[in-house]
Amino acid sequence: SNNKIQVEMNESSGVATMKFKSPPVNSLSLDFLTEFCISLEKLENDRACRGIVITSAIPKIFSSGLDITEMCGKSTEHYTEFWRAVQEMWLRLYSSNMVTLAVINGSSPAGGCLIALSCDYRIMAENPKYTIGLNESQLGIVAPFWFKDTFVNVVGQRVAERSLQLGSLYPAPEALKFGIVDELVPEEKLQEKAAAVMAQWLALPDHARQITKSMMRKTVLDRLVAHREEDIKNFISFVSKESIQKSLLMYMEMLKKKKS
Ligand code: CO8
Repeated sequence: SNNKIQVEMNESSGVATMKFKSPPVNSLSLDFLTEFCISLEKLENDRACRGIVITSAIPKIFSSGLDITEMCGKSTEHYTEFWRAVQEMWLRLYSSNMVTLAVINGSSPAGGCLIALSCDYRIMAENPKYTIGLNESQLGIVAPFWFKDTFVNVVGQRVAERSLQLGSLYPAPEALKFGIVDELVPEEKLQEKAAAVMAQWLALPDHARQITKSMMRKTVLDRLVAHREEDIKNFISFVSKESIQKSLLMYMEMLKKKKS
């Protein structure tokens, strides 16, 4: 189905907005990831599009990260297809020639945080109830090396190591303090701020900015490209472990119990 992400192109500014709209929590299912990659590729190939704003149409949630049900009780073929789609999403976004701006208008754990970290700049709503971080270790799973690399490139080795070991989810003010996001803005000012930030980044000549971006990110991108199949094998053998399946199912149970 072609309706989990709303894309709007503003022809006069050359800026597109991608709004995640996959209720209840914008989890990154195989369908979602496929649609994300197709939308991104279309914009990448549109000469009129120079920047994208990535945000959510669902109140209080940017994205809940990878769809855990895609990692539970599925076949090896399914895990392969799913993980390839996760890789593809990151490779395309992290290497995008466009200016990419994350407007984080809600919570953004794990894979949601990865999307934000892969952008050029992050603005988050100034609401301590919204949290962001790579919390994988809290689920008993391990953030892949390229999640880690992306995180290190944003916050540096020390903050990344501590945050990854503890699986920390930071309330917006702490996320700002540790450099996970660049700015906090009151929620009602997010759009206005996004337009101003985008204008600042688009004021530069594209070619110089693009080459600089590529120079900063190439090592980390090349590492996954070179080890892509190995990374898929690792994911499959990890996720197929009985102990990991147990951890994921317990985590899903915990999410359900927390509600009642
Ligand atoms: N995947 C699948 N379903 C989910 C997910 C998810 N990531 N997150 C929430 N849901 C489901 C809930 O189970 C619930 O289902 P139901 O209605 O059937 O009970 C429904 O969505 C709504 O969730 P909540 O009631 O919890 O909604 P809230 O608004 O209270 O909270 C949150 C929203 C904050 C997003 C909360 O749901 C949450 O914390 N979710 C879990 C987020 C998370 O930890 N994600 C990590 C995913 S793992 C990942 O992204 C990277 C893994 C890479 C390594 C892989 C190696 C093996």
